[in-house]
Amino acid sequence: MPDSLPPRHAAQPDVVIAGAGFAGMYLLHRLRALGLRVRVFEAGHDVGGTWYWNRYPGARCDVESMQYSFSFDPELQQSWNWSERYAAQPEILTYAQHIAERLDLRRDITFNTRVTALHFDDAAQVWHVTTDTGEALAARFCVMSTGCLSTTKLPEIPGIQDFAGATYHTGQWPHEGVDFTGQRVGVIGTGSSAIQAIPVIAQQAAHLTVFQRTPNFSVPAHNWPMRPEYEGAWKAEYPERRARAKQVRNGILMSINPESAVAVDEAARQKVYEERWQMGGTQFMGAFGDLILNRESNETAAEFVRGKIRSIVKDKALAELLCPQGYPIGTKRICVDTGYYETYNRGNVSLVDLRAAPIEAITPQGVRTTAAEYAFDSLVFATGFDAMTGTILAVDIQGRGGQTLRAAWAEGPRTYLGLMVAGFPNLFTITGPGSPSVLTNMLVSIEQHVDWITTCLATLQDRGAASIEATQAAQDDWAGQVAAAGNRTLYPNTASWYAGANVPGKPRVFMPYIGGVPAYHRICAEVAAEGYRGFAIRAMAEAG
Ligand code: N01
Repeated sequence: MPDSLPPRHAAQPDVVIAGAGFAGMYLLHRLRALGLRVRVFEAGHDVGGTWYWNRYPGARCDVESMQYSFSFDPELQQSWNWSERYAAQPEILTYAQHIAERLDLRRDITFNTRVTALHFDDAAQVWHVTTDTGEALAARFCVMSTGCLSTTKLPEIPGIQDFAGATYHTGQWPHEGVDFTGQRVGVIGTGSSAIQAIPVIAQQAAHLTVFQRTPNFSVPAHNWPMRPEYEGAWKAEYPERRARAKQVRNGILMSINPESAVAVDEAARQKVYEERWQMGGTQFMGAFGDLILNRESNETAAEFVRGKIRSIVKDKALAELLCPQGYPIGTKRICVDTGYYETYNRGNVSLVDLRAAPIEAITPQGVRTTAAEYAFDSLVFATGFDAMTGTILAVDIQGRGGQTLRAAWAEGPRTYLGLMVAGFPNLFTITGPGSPSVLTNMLVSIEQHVDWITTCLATLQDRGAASIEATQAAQDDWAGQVAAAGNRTLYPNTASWYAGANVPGKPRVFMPYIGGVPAYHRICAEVAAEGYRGFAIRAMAEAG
């Protein structure tokens, strides 16, 4: 890890940031400019967050590179050259590392260190911070920039510790890579990670067996090496295009056809879907304006994708098993693949339908379902994450009066704007539950949260204020708005990680705010302009 200057860690920083992914990195940069002393703690041994951990074969972003990049540094966005339409994980990690060097960030980041506890001291109005390396310090402000998909989740399968071969989780992939050549490999799960990894693993493995519980909808990426004219057009208009992207509900500049899918005839509908399919990527869901609102419209898109699966996968029975049924397309995160369905035409790939025969146990040799036993050399768990709240709640967070965040969120996360929680002064979350976060281009949402928090802290500095805290009334109102926005769509009824359904015992609450980037940015800006409406700001003199 190159370090240009020796660390100059403040004994008592003004701000502690947990996590040095894109959010923590940008926040560090902004807060330094305010003259604040900042300490960042990062569990990994370098920057990059998601792109540091998720090194599984085929890992790639499904937002186009020209958009999945920072906009705050005009020179950076002109000088950085992406090699593909959709960048692969190593390139995005290199980009993160480049930013760390360019902005000389690493000297304020303590790597290989997790924040384990945050306890608020009412009298002194500071947070006492503890790390897993035994450091203890105090800071006025803390920011959880720990990512939405950071705490990996293993399946609850008896015998999981007994497997004698090698096991991997896609979200904690070995840095040295894995060579599956000649191996019998089992993959459990068919979410985005699996759908990217399976085609690559299949090319190496002697035999690959995929254990599928719920088929997912996937659309092709149609990735291509970066085209100079495409890159040039973006760079020539970056400020305008970035601004236009913020006018789109998911923060990604793409055309969303405002028509209803059921307002046009079958031939016109098929033509639109085919065009979208050929474009590649998540813009498939923009084919019509009501796909996430109207079940009948949604079903036309779902059936189009099923038709594609049936046309690609030669074995008819296998194609049917791969066709998602019973939930609306897009309400589980749509997957973007390169050759996923085609992979099932290979002779060395087989699919096990866990709906027909569930897994009973993992054995020393492999996997036993109610119907058969399968022997493996390696097992890959592509079983996802304790999303949005898992990593925050893994920290022992105690706010005013010693109340724990775990208790405050016992019935699901409640926040004001996804930025703060009532009872937890001076503690911010970036892209937290209750914000658009995972439903958007994460870099757009990260930049907006970091900018908002930076302006907020600058305002507190100017006023000589000691603390800011969401009021209970504002938080309750916002929780209502988050739920109401979700309930206007088809999302909340699907068993997805958006709603906590993948973690046993986790409250079933649709966590992100689905009101869209334009509305959300406007609300946040208004709240700040109105003197931080819904927040209580306390002066220094009131402290203690
Ligand atoms: O995880 P997932 P992921 N037995 O939770 C299955 C982002 N991402 O890592 O649906 C058998 O989606 C589970 O089955 P089921 C993206 O936001 C982005 O793939 O619960 N199976 C499911 O199939 C994404 O949504 C990118 O029935 C079990 C799978 O494991 C998010 O990360 C790439 C099981 C988990 O799928 C998470 O994706 C990758 C069990 N006991 C990820 N337990 C891009 O940008 C779980 N499963 C492209």
